[in-house]
Amino acid sequence: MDDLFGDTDPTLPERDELAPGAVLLRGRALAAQAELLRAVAAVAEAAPFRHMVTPGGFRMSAAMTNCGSAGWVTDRKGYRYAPADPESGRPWPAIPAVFLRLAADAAAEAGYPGFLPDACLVNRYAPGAKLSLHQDRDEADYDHPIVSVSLGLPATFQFGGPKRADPVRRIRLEHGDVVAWGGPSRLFHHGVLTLKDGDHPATGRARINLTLRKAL
Ligand code: MD6
Ligand code: FE
Repeated sequence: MDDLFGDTDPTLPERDELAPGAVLLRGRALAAQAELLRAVAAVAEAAPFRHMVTPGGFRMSAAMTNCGSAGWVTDRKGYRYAPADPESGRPWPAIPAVFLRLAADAAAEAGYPGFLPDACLVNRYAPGAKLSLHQDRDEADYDHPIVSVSLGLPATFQFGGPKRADPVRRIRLEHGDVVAWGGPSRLFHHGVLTLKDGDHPATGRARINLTLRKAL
């Protein structure tokens, strides 16, 4: 029943090394998909999705919220981790246990035992939304990996290199895919191409991405 909406291509490997230290585990989140989506809804009830503004003044096309003891935020003052939701002044909701379990298990399978995240950024893409090429470098210690969980509509992930101008590889991320990413490629540039229109049985016209981090 929980695998009802599995979109994993059975001809592709279950495990794919995208770069040194970056491991794609296809379909790894499918077994927990219903619980994960209920938890996303509970987080969004406490801390609603919003479109943040970049330091340069651009409204981000992906809607975002957070859970954990810190949440990633951007505004005219810059990018940072904040202990409270700037919209409400309240602490971010706690990271749901189902997120923590999946993150720790996937990280261990990818070669990162003992991963205990303290922050989770939740991105929601409607058709037409994208995420420009970036590095994740607001965390205190790059020795920890990041675990990313994709749900709903498929996306094309761009995976580059240490320099912004490095060539990018395009990887399709499907509903239920998990990437555990650290080590030598932890600071590689990456982004998400403009989401194509579609209607997914689990999420409707949306893609949800969770990125679990050790931020503090
Ligand atoms: C996304 N993901 O898939 C955006 N960052 O919607 C990220 O930006 C990301 O997947 C760091 C590590 C893994 C990621
Ligand atoms: Fe990122």
